[in-house]
Amino acid sequence: MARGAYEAGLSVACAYPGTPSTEILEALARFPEVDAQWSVNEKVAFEVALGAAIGGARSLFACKHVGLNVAMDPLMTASYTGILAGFVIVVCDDPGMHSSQNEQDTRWVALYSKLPMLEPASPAEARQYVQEAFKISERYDTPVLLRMTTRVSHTSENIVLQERRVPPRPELERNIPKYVMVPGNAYQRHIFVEQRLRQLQALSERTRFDRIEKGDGKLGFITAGVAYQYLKEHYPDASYLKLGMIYPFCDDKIKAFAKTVKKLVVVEELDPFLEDHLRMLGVKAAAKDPSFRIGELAPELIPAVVAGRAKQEVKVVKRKPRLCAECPHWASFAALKKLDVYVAGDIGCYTLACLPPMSALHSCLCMGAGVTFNEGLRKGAPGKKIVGVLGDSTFVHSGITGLINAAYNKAKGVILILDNSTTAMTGGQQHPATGLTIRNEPTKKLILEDVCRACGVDHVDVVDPKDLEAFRTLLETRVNEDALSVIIARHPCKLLRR
Ligand SMILES: Cc1ncc(C[n+]2csc(CCOP(=O)(O)OP(=O)(O)O)c2C)c(N)n1
Ligand code: SF4
Repeated sequence: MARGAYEAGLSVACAYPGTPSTEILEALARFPEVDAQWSVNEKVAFEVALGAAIGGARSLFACKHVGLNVAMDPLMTASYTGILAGFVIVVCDDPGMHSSQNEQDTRWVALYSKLPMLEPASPAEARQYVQEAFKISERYDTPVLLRMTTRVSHTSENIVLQERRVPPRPELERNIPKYVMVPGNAYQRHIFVEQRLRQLQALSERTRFDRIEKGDGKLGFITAGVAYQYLKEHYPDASYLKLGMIYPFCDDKIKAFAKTVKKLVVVEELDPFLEDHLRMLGVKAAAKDPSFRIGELAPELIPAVVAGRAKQEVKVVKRKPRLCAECPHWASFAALKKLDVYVAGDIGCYTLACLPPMSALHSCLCMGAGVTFNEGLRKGAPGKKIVGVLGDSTFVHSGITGLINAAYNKAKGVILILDNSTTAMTGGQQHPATGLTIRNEPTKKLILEDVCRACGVDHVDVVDPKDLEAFRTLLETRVNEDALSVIIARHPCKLLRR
């Protein structure tokens, strides 16, 4: 994906890390010609990259599926403004939730935002599709969604490299009706969006990224992404309509293909996105049992999927995830457990403290909720001892606004920031409080204690959690006070040097 974007003349790339999308920006940061950044969160990343595209530079934003939720506000209106230079949104879904708090099928976002979506089924296609995505973006004045899933993101293939070609930069234009989305202008742009959708429908009918493979005519599949690869292993002689352009739907192509096969089966991971559309079109096709809407498809599941049988859960002994042996989070949670407090948790390595034997983290919803849940839970359960816990990267991502809210609305309690000087959960990326950029260059460093004081917190303390006695005493003191406090538990992640 990164290579393809680079070859297409990509100039600006922004992201916040998230499995399985993180490596795209890490790879792009190796190209000196690309202005690559870790942004503080996905909304910010989206807006900086879109701004660059509206300014005239081919730009890319990458995130995991839940990251796109954070960027949904700018995304929905970016569909109206359109772009000047090409703008590509890469979103990586995680079927099976290998490293995610939920299992979303981002194909619906294309439908909802009326944006075109491409879905590569291999690394070679990822490279090819992203190049085409820039062209579609500029030709149709639209952001383009590129959807990947874990098994396509985390796989490898030999590809032939091409030269980088940078198209001439268009001049920044002052086009108020197009870029100022006040109601009157937005109404006109919505008319444009509907017209564009019809043009994209026509493109979908003729795009070379949908492939028809003629088989013996007995069995035919409509499929896309990694499901196509799995099917080919089991049914090499069948007919295929392999979709590369997921949205808008290519209705004529689907209907024509359906007529060429005796039995038609739609095979897709997660939601019945294609299945429902085929039903709406009146195209008769077999589809998977609803039990397969949960979790990944896998090569060995394909015969049951095609036969319409229900999913048989296979009992396997799973290796449980665990904090590293010398992780500083152990010390923090040992102290929390001793105090027997309800821990409003968040997302990071420390979420693993919910598992036995620790079992010391009691809620985890989304990034930033460690702070806001502290406030909300206290309203719901007055008098209970509650501590909000989140990591340094998560605090910068979306904890700061919650902390301002808590101070402004006179909330009380302790917010514990586990500052291990990295974004450990996703493999150790930099963020503003590490003082280093994506290329490990020194930059302005965000001082967390100054930020917390500026938010209006009553007490801000910095302590090393491995200094067990001092940490435990401080925690106990703050928990028993009627104040809003932040304790920054600072100790580097053990894997940082590696
Ligand atoms: C909206 C969203 N974006 C990205 C992620 C992926 N992710 C999970 S936790 C996390 C940050 C972890 O860093 P930190 O809070 O510092 O905790 P650590 O893992 O270092 O202990 C990220 C980027 C996510 N789950 N949700
Ligand atoms: S990677 Fe770092 S923060 Fe995560 S469990 Fe290991 S030591 Fe702890």
